[in-house]
Amino acid sequence: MLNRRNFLAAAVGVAAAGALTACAKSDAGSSTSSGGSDSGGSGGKAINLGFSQVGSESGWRTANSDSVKEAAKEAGYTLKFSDAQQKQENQISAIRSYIAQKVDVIAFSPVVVTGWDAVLKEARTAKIPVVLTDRSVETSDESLYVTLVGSDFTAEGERAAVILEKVLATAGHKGEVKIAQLEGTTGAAPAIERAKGFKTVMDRQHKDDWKIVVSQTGDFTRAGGKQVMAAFLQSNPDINVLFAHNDDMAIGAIQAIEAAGKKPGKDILIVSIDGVKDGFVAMSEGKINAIVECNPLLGPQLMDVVKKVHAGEKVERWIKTEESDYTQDQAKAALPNRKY
Ligand code: GZL
Repeated sequence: MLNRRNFLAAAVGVAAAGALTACAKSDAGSSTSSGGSDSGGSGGKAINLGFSQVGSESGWRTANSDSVKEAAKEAGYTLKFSDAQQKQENQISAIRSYIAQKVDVIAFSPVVVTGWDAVLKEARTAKIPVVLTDRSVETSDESLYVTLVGSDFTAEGERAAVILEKVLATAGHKGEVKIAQLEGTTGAAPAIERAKGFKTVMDRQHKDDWKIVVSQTGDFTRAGGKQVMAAFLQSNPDINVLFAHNDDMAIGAIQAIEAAGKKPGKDILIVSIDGVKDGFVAMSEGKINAIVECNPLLGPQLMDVVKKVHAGEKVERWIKTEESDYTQDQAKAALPNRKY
């Protein structure tokens, strides 16, 4: 396991939660769960947290949502949670509804990096602090959010290229490396930054022998990965490596590769990012060659930050998560201990 040293936020266990009152479903894609006795430091009243989630597009996202909900319950916060089904307009309207409800803190994972200044200015005017989780935004006004709790996606792209070197050596690969890239959601921070990180290492160390022959978004979904990989194999039958920005697209691509009569993990070497359980299963079956971990279990760190922000304490501008990288020989041993 290649350990990647990153900051780990000073994780202070949040106070034990009280009982959770029943969830009240207000409309499709959103829910409210009320906190218990612990006020999260606001003297009796439970912290009211509004959270807008990207959607439910991948195994990573499901694990991330579960982590946020469980940690909010543990912390005794009142959590208003909405699923935007990967639509920015749904996230913007959810944030506006949290502003109207006068929540104490707003947290969200921005589906894409641009188009947030207006609604974040409305939150600032309402004096509601905003915490980014998972993905970042592009803004000229740094005061529009307090901190980002999430991974370094550029580093993940670099790690993917570095571990591909190891995969090629282990496979005894000779000759040109013709790479197909399945990109994440167009305009999303992980898609932009993973591609950038991978290309940086490729340009620096493999200018002459690696080439990305085709690259397209599969929108982080299994269906997208399968559909786009099938098209790749039609247009570029000599592809011998797949770099997938997440496991779900890699798993979809595996179906397309097998349908084309080729062996994933052998005829086409596969490097992916996330580290969800199904990714590890595919790796243990020899169909994925290496996985760069991207940790979705951000809930406890997020609740710790929310408590500090609500109490007016200073927090780091970027709170990174600890992540590792895995090659095929480690998959079987690691699988039973995977937490997502
Ligand atoms: C990364 C996260 C990405 C995952 C995908 O932090 O934003 O979105 O890599 C998920 O699986 O859909």
